[in-house]
Amino acid sequence: MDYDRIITHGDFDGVVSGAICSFVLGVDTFIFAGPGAITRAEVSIGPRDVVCDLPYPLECGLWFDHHPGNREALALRGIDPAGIPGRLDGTKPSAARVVFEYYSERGTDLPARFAETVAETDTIDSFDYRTIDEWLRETPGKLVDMSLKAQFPGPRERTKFLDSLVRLVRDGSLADVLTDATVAGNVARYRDEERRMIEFLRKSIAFLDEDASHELIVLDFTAHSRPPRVLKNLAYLIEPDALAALTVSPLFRGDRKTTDISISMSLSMNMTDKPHGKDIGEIMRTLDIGDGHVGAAAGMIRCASKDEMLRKKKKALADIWKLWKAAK
Ligand SMILES: [Mn+2]
Repeated sequence: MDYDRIITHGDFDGVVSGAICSFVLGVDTFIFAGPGAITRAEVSIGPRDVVCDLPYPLECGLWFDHHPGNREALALRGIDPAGIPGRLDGTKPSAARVVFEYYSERGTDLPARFAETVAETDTIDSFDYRTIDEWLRETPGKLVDMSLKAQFPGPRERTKFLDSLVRLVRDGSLADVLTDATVAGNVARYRDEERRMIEFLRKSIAFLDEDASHELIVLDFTAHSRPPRVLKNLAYLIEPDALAALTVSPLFRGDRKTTDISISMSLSMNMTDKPHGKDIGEIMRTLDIGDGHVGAAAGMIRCASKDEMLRKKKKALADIWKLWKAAK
């Protein structure tokens, strides 16, 4: 079977998955997309396309994924994943691991460098860190991931970079990739942005009055007229002992700020591999505002006015705190 294009997620896991598929299948036309674009069928995908690290589209030639939620979505559509060419394995930390195992098991001759590239992808995609030091340790994969997180002038520049990156990852080790001038330039740019984000977070971090021991970092951006670009995990650099972080952000429709808000919350690295009984997804489901996993989840609250938003936000934060403390 010949394939024409690889449609993959525009993150580190998507790049590595796409790179391995490209190596094996000899396909070098890439389309980068987010999960939403696939669910909304914004990308037309056919039987000669390979899809990685994304929900199953209406149809495709080969599909590789590791998101358990995408299996549930298939079940709702009455589709059995076993009948789809490729592999969905919800137990794997990355889609790159799924692709790597699929072709290794088939006896495909894969270059030795892919083993290390995939091991790094596992750690990065599943955020598998136990301590802040471990998270901060700069490995080649972490640096390549930084190059992706840099801000681009626009979506076209980002796509162009992703397109060159997937080829670099296919053709060399992660250390080789870092010698590329554009990659190195993006890493440097990201470092500057990160420094600014940390300064911004320093001014934004708050805790609820009830939270005397500062367990839950609260970042409330509802007063901002533009959505600030911050990676909330950076807040742990400032509050390394916190157990979780939560952001409240206004929702934007186009360029316009609405009174609707989104809440996203995740556990800190301090909680990895510890028996804590907390389930962030369960908190969102109990409040009936959203969904997610044990370690990270998000929700949305619709509000008709600013007053209602302020009231509902206060109530949601108090409820989240109660559920957080009740779980043992
Ligand atoms: Mn992934």
